[in-house]
Amino acid sequence: MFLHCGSYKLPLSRPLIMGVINVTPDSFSDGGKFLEPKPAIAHAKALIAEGADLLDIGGESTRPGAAPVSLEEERRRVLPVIEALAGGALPISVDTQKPVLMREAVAAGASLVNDVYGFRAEGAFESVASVASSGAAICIMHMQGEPRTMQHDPQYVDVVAEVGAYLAERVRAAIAAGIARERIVVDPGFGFGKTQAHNLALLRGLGRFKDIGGALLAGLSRKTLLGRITGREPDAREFASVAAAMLAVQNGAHIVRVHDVAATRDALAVLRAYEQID
Ligand code: HH2
Repeated sequence: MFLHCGSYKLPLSRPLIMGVINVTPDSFSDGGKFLEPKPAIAHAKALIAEGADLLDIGGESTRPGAAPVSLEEERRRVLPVIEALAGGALPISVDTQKPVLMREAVAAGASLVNDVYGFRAEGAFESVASVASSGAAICIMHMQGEPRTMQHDPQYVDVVAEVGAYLAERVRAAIAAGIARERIVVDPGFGFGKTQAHNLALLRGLGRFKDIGGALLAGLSRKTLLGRITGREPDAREFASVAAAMLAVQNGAHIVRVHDVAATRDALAVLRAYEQID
């Protein structure tokens, strides 16, 4: 099994690590550290050296209550970074909800479009599909509500079933828009309109989402759910994040989206060695 991402073909037989680059002033764990292209590109190169398999470049924070960013500003933040990194050893993903920027990022060399809004904006699927020869992959994430208000009392009857049904419906829509299944990644969206109990139920039930798209991604790194468990601030959640990435992979995730690549790499190497014992 492979994830086809532009001209890249990533094997899903071992867990993949997506390194996070937030080109934002206000991301919840690293806001302001990589706002200019130079430090963002240097950080990307460091994550590549640490063993990332793909990099996710975002120019708009999605933390609860984050202020929306204009198209011009988001473009100014992410396009120079994508242009500098695209065409290298690993695929570059763009984390955006804006169809225009999706198209521009793919034209600049991004080979995966990661949309926390699940491509529900008018023209979002078409915008990826229209970049005809790029063969870009997409990541469809589940979110209840929108970032500004999503943590105001999220409600589900059966969170795993409802998130699964949503992802399945979005995958059908993506395929109908011309995106092949082997280019579709799904993600239950930890922390996006979910209580602590919802997040833990999703982590435990992750295996139910494994075959909905071509690959399954989990993003737990430094999130509040880990802060609630450990009592630690975002930049001190590395150990908890590694533990969560291990659980996600054991429960079926093909890709983990993380800030701490080196630590995650080592932990997953141990898991892999352990699983290969006969
Ligand atoms: N989480 C964040 C952003 N994008 N994309 C996917 N597919 N899955 C996630 O879980 C996910 C995501 C939030 O993390 P981060 O980018 O570090 O923070 P911020 O949104 O504040 O920039």
